Order: sequence, then structure tokens, then C-alpha cells
Amino acid sequence: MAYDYFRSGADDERTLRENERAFRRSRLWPRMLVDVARCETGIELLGSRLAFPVLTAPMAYQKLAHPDGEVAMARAAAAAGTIAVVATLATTSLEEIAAATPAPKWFQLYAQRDRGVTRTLVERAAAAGYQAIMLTVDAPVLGRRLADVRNGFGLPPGLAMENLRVAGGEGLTLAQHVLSRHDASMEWRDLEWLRGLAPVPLVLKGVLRRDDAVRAIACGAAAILVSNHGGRQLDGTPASLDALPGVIEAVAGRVPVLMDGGVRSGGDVLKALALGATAVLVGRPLLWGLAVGGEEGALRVLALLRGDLERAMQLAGCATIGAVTRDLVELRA
Ligand code: FNR
Ligand code: LAC
Repeated sequence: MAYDYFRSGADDERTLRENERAFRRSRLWPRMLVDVARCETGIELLGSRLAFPVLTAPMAYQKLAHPDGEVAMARAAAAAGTIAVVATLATTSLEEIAAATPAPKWFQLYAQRDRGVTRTLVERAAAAGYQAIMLTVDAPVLGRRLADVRNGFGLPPGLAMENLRVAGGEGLTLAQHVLSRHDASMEWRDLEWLRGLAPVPLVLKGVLRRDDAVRAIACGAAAILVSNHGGRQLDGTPASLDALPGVIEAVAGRVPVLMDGGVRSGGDVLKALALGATAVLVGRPLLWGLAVGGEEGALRVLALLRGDLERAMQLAGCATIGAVTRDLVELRA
């Protein structure tokens, strides 16, 4: 049941497949005879220094993968020198995760129907030192994941959505939980209210369209995450990699643009960066690492990605992230 939940995409899983395929279709055009004896993968993002441009994606219910759950994931991110994005639907409270490591973290927000609950979540995250609020905008309702429907998937007894103090075993499926709690009425104009709740930057997760990206900036977003939720929401959307260039063009450098969906290797990271992304997020591979080896397992996945990126950069003739230019990648339909 847990494996099905982690792996699945919505409906026919076309978008889920496309995310990885888009990376496989695209090509790298390496530059030769560049001094890459030293390679520097570090970046700056919203005031934080990252050892390499890969963040851990917010994912619900991480104690389903390993008893150490979100704490292990956050510690792995810290040890790797990057930022963990902690989910509203975590099975560990945001305060406990914050206490587990002093490294910078962001909080992923699902806006709740009860605005008082949303307000409290944002205030708690800010008080606990989270450095950005990442509002997920692609899930007013939950996508239909057929395996989860068959399994009647919900949080099992013994675990709880600790940030919301909702226990598992209450008989609600995840889809029912989302339907009863998430605010499906949220609109652009509500972002002003949200931004007023705490003085932390707001990042919008789940933007695919150019016009939405422009609107996000007009509403004060400090960064935009191009994402189709790992193919778990609306099936039939383009691969994140294919949506990226349009958003990059529309944003025109005004705010950092991040992407996630299908990133599985250092070459994939390089491709996203070449198209203009400032950083990428990785989802499922980290859950597999977490399931196999807890904190060490998740850290191993991050270390593999970092080493892989460094090698890809050197082989492509890039000694720094700044040297990763648009001409290095060719997108193919
Ligand atoms: C997610 N994702 C997600 N996103 C979010 O904003 N809030 C959430 O609670 C979750 N939960 C979640 C659970 C699981 C099991 C998965 C696999 C994904 C989406 C996630 O943040 C990210 O967008 C994708 O996972 C990226 O795609 P890849 O790297 O998994 O291909
Ligand atoms: C998911 C949610 C909860 O993708 O965002 O399962």
C-alpha cells in the first residue's frame, strides 16, 4: 500500500512517465577543452547557500517509508548541504523537524479550508525558523491515483498528520482528507492575505503556464516551482522539463525558477539548469533511499546526485553553475 502510494501517478500515469521521458529525449552538447580541474556546484537561493542545486521535495507521510521519517530526511538534507522542504502532511511535527537540525528548511503549505488553521501553520513555521513558505497550488483536490483508490489508501493507525493533529486510522482516505480539509476555493487574490501572515518569502509550487508565472510574480512570489506534482495531479499535463522554458521566458530572470518531476541523475539536473532553472527538487528517489536506509539512505541518494552532477558538469565543460548555459541542452519533442 505504501509502495503504491509513493510510486503512483494520476489516472493513466501519462504525465508521470513523461517527466522522466522528457529528460531522456533531451540531449546535452558538451563543450571541450575547458579547465574543469576544479568544479564548484554551490548556489545561492533566497539567501541560503546550497552545496549543490538539489532540494528535497515535500512529500507527505514519510514515516510510511521509515520510522525516522521526516527527521531522517531533514538530517540527510542538512548533511548534504541543502534545503529540505517539509510537508504540511508530515508524520512528524514541523517543530520536531526544526529541532532535529539547525540547517535551513522551507515549509510546504496546503491551504486549509479553516483559515485559522492555515494562519496557525504559517505562524508556527515562521516561529520555528523555516525560511520560506512553499504554497502548493496544484492540489485543490487530490488527483485520482488508481492504486490508492483500490487500496482505499489513508494514513494507517499509529501514524498521524502531526501538524494538523489528525490521527491515522480515523477511516478517512487521503482523498477524503484532502476533500474535507483543503481550501479548494483559493484564488490569486488570497495570496495577499497569505503573505501578510508572516514575513517569510512565498514560493509557489505547481505552476506550469507562462501567464500563471507572470501572475505569481505580480502577487509577490519570491520564487516559482515548475511542477506537475510528480504526475500525481492532473494527468495529461506536459512534463515539467517541457513546461520549464516557457516559464523561464515569461519570468525573464525576475525571480528564481525551480523545477521538479523526473530528475534522476546529475545529467538531468544539468539539463534543467541549462534551460534556466536555479535548482531542482527530487522526490521519489529520496523515498526509496529513506525506505532502504533511513537518514543514511536518503543522504546516499543526495551524495550520488551531487557526485553525478559534478561529473556531468566537468564532462560538459562547466567549472561552475554559472557556466551552465542554454546552448548545452537540446530539447526534443
Ligand atoms: C508528493 N508530492 C507532494 N507535493 C506537495 O506539495 N505536498 C505533498 O504533501 C506531497 N506529497 C507527495 C507524496 C509522494 C509520495 C510523492 C511521490 C510526491 C510531490 C513532490 O513534492 C514533487 O513535486 C514530486 O514528487 C517530484 O517528482 P519526482 O521527483 O518524484 O519525479
Ligand atoms: C500527494 C499529496 C498529498 O501527492 O500531495 O500524495
